[in-house]
Amino acid sequence: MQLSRFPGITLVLAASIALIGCGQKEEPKPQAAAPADSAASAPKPEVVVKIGHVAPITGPQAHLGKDNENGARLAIEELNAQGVEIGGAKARFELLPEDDQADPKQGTLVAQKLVDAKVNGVIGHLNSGTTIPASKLYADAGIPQISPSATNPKYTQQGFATAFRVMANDIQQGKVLGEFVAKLGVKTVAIIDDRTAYGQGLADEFRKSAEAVGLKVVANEYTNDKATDFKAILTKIKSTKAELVFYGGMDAQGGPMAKQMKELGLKAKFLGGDGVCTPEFMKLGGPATEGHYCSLPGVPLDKMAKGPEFRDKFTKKFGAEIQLYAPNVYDAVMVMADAMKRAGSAEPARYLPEIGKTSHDGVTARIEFDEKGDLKGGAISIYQYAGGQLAYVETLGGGAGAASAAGVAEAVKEAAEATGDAAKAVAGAATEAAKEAVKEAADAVKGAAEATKAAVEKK
Ligand code: ABU
Repeated sequence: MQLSRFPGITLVLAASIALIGCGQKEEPKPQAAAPADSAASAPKPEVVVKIGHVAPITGPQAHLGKDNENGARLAIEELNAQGVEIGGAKARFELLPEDDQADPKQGTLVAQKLVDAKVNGVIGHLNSGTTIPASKLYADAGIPQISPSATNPKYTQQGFATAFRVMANDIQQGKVLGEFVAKLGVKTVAIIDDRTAYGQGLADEFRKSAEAVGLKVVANEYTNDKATDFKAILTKIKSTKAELVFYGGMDAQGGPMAKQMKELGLKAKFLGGDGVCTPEFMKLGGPATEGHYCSLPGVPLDKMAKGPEFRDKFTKKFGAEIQLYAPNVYDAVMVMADAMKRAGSAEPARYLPEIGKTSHDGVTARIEFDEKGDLKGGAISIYQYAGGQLAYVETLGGGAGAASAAGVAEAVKEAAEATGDAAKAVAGAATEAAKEAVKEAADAVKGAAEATKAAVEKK
């Protein structure tokens, strides 16, 4: 029995009709008439909630797209296991995954497919270059969209009530990166970008920030998000003697670029944004990545109260380490589900206003949105590639949200450590006191024995 104008929010009597897969229906099974007293024990109605997810699952960014999709799968599995209720009906979440190949045209094609499937919401896309054009289709259809990773500011500046993102944007990231380079004592920088909405946008913000803090930009070069050979532009940059190369782009290009810098004998430091802050960057660049820097929106997962638990669950379930945005995707799904619960409806028009009122204690941050749909108080952290690991350097920018959650986690850890130390001290003190008491008792026994002996001798 369909009660909604959205087929994706089909309210059904669980025992009579089950919706499965992407809009496929099973025919209702004939059933015996219910006894008169069965109303109280009748199964709860069920609401099927279709969550679209879009990322590049093929091509050079497939490892990132699969990481995102796994984050969504984990969240949906947990929601289904929790037996979430929406408006008194048992919710069954379904993931509708799509591959946009990080290509803007393909991005709009799959977005239209999800609109046609009447999904209840969309998590994605991964790339700014696909998220921005797709966001108009979702906005026109009134479908809420939460991007876990598209950081180009334009996404939320278009004025779409349906657009949200759960991480800091590239105005914040570019500013922090420029200021960080100045702190390194570097005076001259070369800038390369991949001409994507993300790469070019971040490079532009970095350039503004670098110039504002007095750095000299000695070269501006371009590549693309399919390139593998950067020797021509790196040779030009070498002649400028730039002390640092900033790259706006993703790890599939950044890793080989760092490797080729070393092969060409460039002594410059390499710095990039979140697109290169991955294990894949270090895999592709090898030892040449050692000592270089990157940034990530948010604070390190291990400093967040729920971070280590998420990492354990993820690696156990998928047998793979987190690449980049899986925790943000997980949070985005949970934010969407939370808004549906509060609205008592998975109907887009009903739960959309609740997304804006979100205050969700996520794995990556306390998630609250500003009037544009951007994360409030998004922080940016800097990392250094060290021994095949991302070594945390510092967190800059941002405010209350991420920082306070991280602060709480840190404070709890410190308190636990302090409690442990205090307990050890108490135990130590107790041991000392006990030793002293035993010694005193022994002395007393010895004294008594001597007194007894003296008394006997006297007799
Ligand atoms: N945030 C970097 C990668 C995704 C994007 O914005 O294109």
